[in-house]
Amino acid sequence: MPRALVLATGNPGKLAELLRGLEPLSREGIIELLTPSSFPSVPFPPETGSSYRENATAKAQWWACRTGRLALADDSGLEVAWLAGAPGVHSDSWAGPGASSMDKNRRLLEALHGAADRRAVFRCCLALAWPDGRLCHFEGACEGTITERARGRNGFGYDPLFQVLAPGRTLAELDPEDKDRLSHRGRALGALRRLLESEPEAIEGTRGCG
Ligand code: ITT
Repeated sequence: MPRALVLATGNPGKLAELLRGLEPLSREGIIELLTPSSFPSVPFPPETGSSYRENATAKAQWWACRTGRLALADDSGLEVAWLAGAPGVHSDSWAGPGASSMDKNRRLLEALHGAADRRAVFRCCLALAWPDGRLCHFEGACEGTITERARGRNGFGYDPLFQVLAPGRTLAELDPEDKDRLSHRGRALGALRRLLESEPEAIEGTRGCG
């Protein structure tokens, strides 16, 4: 019987990427993927941490405790050099409560109006939490620049404004598979996948991660 894993996110864009990234493990029978919609009585947790790792840990532990299953949470953000690393861990909320992706992107373009330096990095921390309290983390980063205008229709969030260094295209201009290969989340998922493919027993928490 594969071990059930709850993908603990309320962000549909992230959820799609987590499902894509872990589908090979599900196909190999290592895990069974569940989403929050299987647990309608579990509310989403507040986010109060001051680092990606702290927030990812809190979200994963919240879902592991309340569902009794293994839970994977993602905390991520965009760090912009000209803004001294902002919005960073506040990437979701910095344009105010209820702001849409379009509002957030507009605010980012305004903040960078006339900026001499448009370098930025996306960071992702994944936390895997067991109901018995065991925990491990996987991290990924993706370097790029913030464009002068939105380009592309794929992905979500800041993707239309984030141009990846190597292909010179925004994440929203890439096919999903190419975003997965290059992105902060894709890299963190790659580390998790490699661990579980090489040591499937790590899912039981006995070895291989800490
Ligand atoms: P959960 O906490 O429920 O997972 P969230 O959207 O609140 O969803 P975060 O607190 O980690 O997640 O917020 C990170 C924000 O950073 C997210 O809402 C996006 O605006 C942005 N972001 C993160 N990863 C991104 C990506 O791959 N592409 C574009 N924007 C991204």
